[in-house]
Amino acid sequence: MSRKFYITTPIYYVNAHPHIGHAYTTLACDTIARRQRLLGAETFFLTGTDEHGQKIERAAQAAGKAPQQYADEISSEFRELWQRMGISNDDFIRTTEERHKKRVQHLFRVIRDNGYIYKGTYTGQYCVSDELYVDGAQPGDPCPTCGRPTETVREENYFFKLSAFQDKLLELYANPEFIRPETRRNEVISFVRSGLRDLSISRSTFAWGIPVPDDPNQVIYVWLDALANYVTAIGYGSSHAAAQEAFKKFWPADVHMIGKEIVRFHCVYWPAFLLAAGLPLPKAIVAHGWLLFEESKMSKSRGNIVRTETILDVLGADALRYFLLREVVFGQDGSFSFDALVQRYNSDLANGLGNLASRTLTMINRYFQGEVPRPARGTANFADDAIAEAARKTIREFGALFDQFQFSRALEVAWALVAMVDKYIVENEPWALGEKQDETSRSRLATVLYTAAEALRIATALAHPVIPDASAKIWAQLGLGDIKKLALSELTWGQLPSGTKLGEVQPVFPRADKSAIERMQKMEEERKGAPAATTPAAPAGTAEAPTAAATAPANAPGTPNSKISIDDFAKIELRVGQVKVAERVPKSDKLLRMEIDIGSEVRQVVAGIAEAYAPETLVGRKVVIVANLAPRKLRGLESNGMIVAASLEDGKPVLAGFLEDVPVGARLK
Ligand code: ME8
Repeated sequence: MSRKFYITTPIYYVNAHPHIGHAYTTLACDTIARRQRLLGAETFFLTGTDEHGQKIERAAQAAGKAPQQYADEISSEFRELWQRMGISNDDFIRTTEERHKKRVQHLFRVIRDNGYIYKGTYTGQYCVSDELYVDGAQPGDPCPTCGRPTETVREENYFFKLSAFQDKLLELYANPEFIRPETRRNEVISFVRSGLRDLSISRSTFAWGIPVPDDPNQVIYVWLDALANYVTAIGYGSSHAAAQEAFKKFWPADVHMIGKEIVRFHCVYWPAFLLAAGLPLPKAIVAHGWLLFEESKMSKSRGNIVRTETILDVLGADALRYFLLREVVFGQDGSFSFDALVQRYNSDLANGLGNLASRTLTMINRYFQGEVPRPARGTANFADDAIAEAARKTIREFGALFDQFQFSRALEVAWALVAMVDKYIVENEPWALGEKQDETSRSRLATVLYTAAEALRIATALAHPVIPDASAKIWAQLGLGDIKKLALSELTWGQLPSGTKLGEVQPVFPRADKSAIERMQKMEEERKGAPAATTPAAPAGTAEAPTAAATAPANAPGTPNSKISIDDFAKIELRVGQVKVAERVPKSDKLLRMEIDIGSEVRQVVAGIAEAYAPETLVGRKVVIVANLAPRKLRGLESNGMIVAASLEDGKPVLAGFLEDVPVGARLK
């Protein structure tokens, strides 16, 4: 029976369009899955989308769509992008699918019947952005993960007895393979050692989720719902025999690959849920670092994302795959820049592997009529042997590094072989040998070109999981047919048959010039520019009621010489206010009427934020008010001031707030 291998990505939230941060995890998993397939393992590679919870419900509201329609649209963006990138996932799970919902309910029942769920009342702070209960926080405290203000939740919920698993979890972490890298493992150990409190695992104040079995007034906590995808997708909880078989075969997962910000959910909650359900635990949870852009984490809320499509359009998927895995030391944060991408593309792909392929194959065409020559027996010299030895060593080292998730070092090792062969070609001057007709020169030429072609074959085979497209092309040009049939575990020096007829030789990585950088930058700028231009029409916009964000900033493009003096700025009276009353304006989807205490008085303010904020979540919240704006009437109601918000890419307003406590009425200057 063949070995099995099961690998997963996180399932991505559908509140954001995919960007290269999501692509990074997905392509890393894809690369591992491809290598495992070539090594002969029966491989299952899972990805998908996380579609329930308050965050998605609010994002859908802000976009003016029903949550399911909203989720359908963004989920399909992920699927289309993965297809375009040649991601080889075996399934794509959506948490709104029936199969998932039923199986999550089954899991909930099993945990409940095993005695790990009880009913209680939760009072505390919740971060909607991270869908995280923040223990020990006070009203108004920021989320320790993302810094956004937490919201106070007071609900009757179901609780999971997380505290019962503290010792078992610590025993589990004794295995150094379970959480990688070591730094993450240490963080988790100290978090668990500091004490675990029971976890609320249901919500009752919104409906966008999977109903708790036997209590439809509650929905299952989105992280329990989401984490369960790793078992539901392969058949857990199904009554079908085939699904049960698949579950038996593939569970436990070999690798859950995640970004470092969701380590706690995967390394503490998930194993505890599994233990409570009596299920085996995953073998490894591997957390990588963040892709940074302009020095901070690439994320939708920071607005500093780079779209994958831009890179695919200009350089192709292999360039992105190679760059991210080569440039970022896996486990650590890594910066993305278009300059570095193009530089790496040119040096390693166009001038490196691509050039080695084209010069070697072109010379075989020219001097041996397109047939791989036979190396002359007994003429191999020290230089030829050194290449053969280096190739053997590369196969061993590449595999060992790759299997330890050290992609960057593995690629470095493979490309050292490419560089060595390049040097070998230069030193042996096959073009000069090709000009001579004597027997010795001919046989030397045959040996040199065979050696180069065989090293090229080995580098190409190793690189295949990382650059599947280009490597398949080089493989076909070498006359070796379909690279997918390669048995990687048997790869060794000397397997290239002499006499193999080359395929048509074509460049695989055309050199990129400076304009590639400019084109990509322009594409991204245009994308960023587009929504900003339409901001006034967005939900918070001027059409019904302004937030400060909806007004064009003074230095908006198209307004030259638009800097203002400090005196101009001083004319604007910005004050801290506290929402006392908030309610929807009848017959308006967008407007909220609020009474806001600004210290000296309580003002009525009408703002277009109803699609992003439920009125009850605003009461008690501190906000920033433009206090000296002339009053205006909206839907017959006088609005006396304007509330300040950031306007995100999709037009969604995010209210300005403070991390420290600030007194009501304080002036901002
Ligand atoms: O957390 N750099 O979904 P999410 C590197 N639905 N990786 C990044 C990244 C960046 N700048 N930005 C995103 C969720 N990622 C939950 C997961 S799993 C049961 C539920 C990648 O859409 C990285 O893998 O916020 C990170 O963990 C994931 O996307 C977060 O995706």
